[in-house]
Amino acid sequence: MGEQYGADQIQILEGLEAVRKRPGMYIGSTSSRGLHHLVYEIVDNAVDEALAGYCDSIDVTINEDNSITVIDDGRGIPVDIQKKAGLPAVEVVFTILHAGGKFGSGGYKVSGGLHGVGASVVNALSECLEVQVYRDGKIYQQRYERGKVMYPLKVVGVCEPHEHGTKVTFLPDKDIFEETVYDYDTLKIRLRETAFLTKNLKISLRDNREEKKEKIFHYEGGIKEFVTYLNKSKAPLYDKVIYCEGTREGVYVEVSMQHNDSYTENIYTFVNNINTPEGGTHLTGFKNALTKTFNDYARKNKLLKDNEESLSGEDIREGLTAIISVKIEDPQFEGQTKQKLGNSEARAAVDNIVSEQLTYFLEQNPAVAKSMCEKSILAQRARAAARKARDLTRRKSALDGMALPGKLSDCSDKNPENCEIYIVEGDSAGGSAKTARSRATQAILPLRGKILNVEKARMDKIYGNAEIKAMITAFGTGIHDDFDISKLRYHKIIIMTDADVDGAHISTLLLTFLYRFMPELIKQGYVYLAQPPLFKLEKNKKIWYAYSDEELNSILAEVGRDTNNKIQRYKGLGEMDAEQLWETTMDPERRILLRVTMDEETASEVDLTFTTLMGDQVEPRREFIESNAKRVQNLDI
Ligand code: 28G
Repeated sequence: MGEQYGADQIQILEGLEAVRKRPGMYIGSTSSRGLHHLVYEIVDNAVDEALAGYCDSIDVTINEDNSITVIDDGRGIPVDIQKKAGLPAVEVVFTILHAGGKFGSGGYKVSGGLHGVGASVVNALSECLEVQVYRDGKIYQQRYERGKVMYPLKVVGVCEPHEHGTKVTFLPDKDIFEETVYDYDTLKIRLRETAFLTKNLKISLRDNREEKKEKIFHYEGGIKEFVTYLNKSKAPLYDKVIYCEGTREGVYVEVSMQHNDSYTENIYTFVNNINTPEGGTHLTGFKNALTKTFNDYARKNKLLKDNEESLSGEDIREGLTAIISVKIEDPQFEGQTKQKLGNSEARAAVDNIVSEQLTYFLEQNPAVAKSMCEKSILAQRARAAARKARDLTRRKSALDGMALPGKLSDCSDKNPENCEIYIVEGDSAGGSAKTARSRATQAILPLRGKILNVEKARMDKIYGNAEIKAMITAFGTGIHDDFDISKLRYHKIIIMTDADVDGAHISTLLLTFLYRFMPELIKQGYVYLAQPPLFKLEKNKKIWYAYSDEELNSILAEVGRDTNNKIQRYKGLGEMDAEQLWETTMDPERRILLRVTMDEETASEVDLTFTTLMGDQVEPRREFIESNAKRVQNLDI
């Protein structure tokens, strides 16, 4: 990155009109997601400047009108005339598609949003965008509207000779985006992640709308602190976070990891700060190195006896939280969604660096090595027991010809597309639901009592649990290696619980199970939450139902607030008779269903949500619930 490169390195490809015609091609979608991508594209350019070593601080502001301002203290985008285009470089950056140094040839772009297309796309999709460059004692400015230049780049003032940086303000185009209101929490999660991945970079986020808020993310430890953050609601197995860093064959590698006492494996991988949910060569290199290094160490130090079986990778990774971050000049993405790293040099680089540095770490920290080994051996035994339990269930179901659970009242239609299954808490609510349902397409599975918390149980116990077995057989998909989504018997899995704290808790337990064991069901949008009403209002023989306090108030405002109203507050599903349950919660024509979704780009946050809600530690949970009350209520994971 030390190479000099001039303005003519920029490739001029197509006009911004193409972007406005087919915005989805460039930013994925014009939904809320695309709206937020605009911010990431601009911030990523500033992050590149930080990675190049010239920028320490990035400030992001949501302005009152939902426009966004980003300021960095980098060198400032060059303003000299670029030969090829005959325009100032900054104008090229904002008006010519695919502008920016080319990848792989001493180029500039290292980080990058989902599509890595940059500033010109944001400009094309903004009602207006204004850029200011602080450089050489002058402040330069240019304004664009829907990508069109409003005036040539001009000097609008002077600054201190040592001041430098770039400031960009843009207002997303309401003609393009379905949603134009920014969500503070969405930006917060992503910017925090970016700060973790770029150690020493300070990123601030400020909300200047009604509810003023501000956050500063600045992590000297980078991904080391990321692991501490992810493990904050779990009990770490040892104090240290293991950290490996180095460069091989042009691949810069950083890995941090720490075990906790849970049973889940949590590894997040990044390439040039972009999340790679499907992993790839960097992940493979890491797994190889960890398994081999750890077994070698355990044998050499007699933690594993000669006659004992080697530990499997899975056993060693039980309860492991890890971040793998590589920076590479020419990343190749593979797989259906292009989210899987393909470069083979990344595999070798990660494998090498982790093997070497982890060997050293284990030798220096025998107590840590010992506790890791003890946990892995327990995992190995539990896995053997689980295999037995699973084989047993498999064999049993083969014998009864895959008998459906006795408690299930199945629907008669056999086409999964038409079918729904209601998972209902408690037998009495299950009874009403059974009477209320539309037999042809709605199946009812009542669950009794407390649902097992899968965050706190090992496999063998989970497979032995009656409620969980009932769900698995009813869905028809199997789990883990046997999981086959084409065998799903219902295209809507609807969780129906009381509209109170206990109900929310049970919903969360069920979602945790689905998220850990059948994440595809959530990813593909098959999971829903029923929304029973909170209030019933009766007046002059007419009935209204309200699903929130606000709705109750607006109904009251309409019908009048007098003593003749008999407002009833529903405490549970059980207080409704079958007819009421049908009218309010189950009738496809009238009910409200919340589809459960998850944003894979911030998967680490989803995991944290579940472990915080379901884990042992009370303090982080209370903090979380207090600060996310709205999110938890919507269960928008
Ligand atoms: C505030 C919001 C977003 C940026 C820079 C700095 C340079 C740069 C950006 O160059 C490639 C190379 C020259 C045109 C590079 C400055 C070298 C020397 C830069 C940002 C294309 C882009 N001096 N800071 N781009 N150039 N910050 N923040 O976008 O020919 S983008």
